[in-house]
Amino acid sequence: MRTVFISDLHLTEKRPDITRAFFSFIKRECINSDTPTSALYILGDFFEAWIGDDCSTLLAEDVKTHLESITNAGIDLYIMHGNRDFLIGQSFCNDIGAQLIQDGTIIHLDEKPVLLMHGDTLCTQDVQYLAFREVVRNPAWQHDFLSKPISERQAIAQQLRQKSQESAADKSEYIMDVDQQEAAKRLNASHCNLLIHGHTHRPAVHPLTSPEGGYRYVLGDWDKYGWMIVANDSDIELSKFQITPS
Ligand code: LP5
Ligand code: MN
Repeated sequence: MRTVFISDLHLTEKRPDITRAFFSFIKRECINSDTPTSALYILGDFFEAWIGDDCSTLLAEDVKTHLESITNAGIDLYIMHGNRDFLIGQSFCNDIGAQLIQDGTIIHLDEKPVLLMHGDTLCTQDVQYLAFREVVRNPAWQHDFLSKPISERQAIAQQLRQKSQESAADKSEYIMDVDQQEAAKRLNASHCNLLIHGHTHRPAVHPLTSPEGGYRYVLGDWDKYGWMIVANDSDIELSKFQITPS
């Protein structure tokens, strides 16, 4: 059996090639994989922007139907929030038979504990973002936001995207990358020596330099390539595949 991890697809009507690539990925890597797949973990930023489960779009419905085909095939489907889709709710997950998992969830692969994160909280130098995150992850704030009409939510999300792009232009690559010490700290605190995350769009396998060692596997965002991590009984591998443009 194998376990598959993906993140940062940023699904949007603007990139039908990525949506198509994801639907092919489901068949190839999940339902019809040579070695049967037992679970798929989506580690955040699956959608480019999610403003509430009640905002139904053709894309959302199409994606839900395809996600349901995964769980209907007996494959466990786990979804973690990213900074773009932290408003995915229980209703979305119930509809497709998926389980919402917390950032920082520990799973076991071949009986070894593995820490799963989106990755945004590891970027400790990005204090502006972390302050913003604090606000929008507050349940009362989310309740208030979700009570607004969909058109108003869309407008706010659009404004925020613009602000985020402007602010990213002023931030150094260093600020927006993972703080290695923080990664080592989180790994040690959870007694794991393997961390899997996305968010930074810098796919790589990093050995950690702390005395305890360990590895940080970083998934890439889907653009020209799709990225995945596949864990078999004895090994784990980060790989990419080409996405055919529209
Ligand atoms: O997303 P990305 O990769 O471009 O940048 C992220 C961080 N930015 C964000 C913001 C999102 O892009 C906004 C889109 C959300 C869409 C759906 C949300 C629906 C709910 C609406 C929620 C309000 O996450 C960016 C990081 C970068 O990753 C690298 O890690 O740097 O962080 C920022 O840009 C945050 C800024 O530094 C500060 C933002 C100031 C916003 C001020 C408004 C606050 C008031 C909120 C209430 C409306
Ligand atoms: Mn992200």
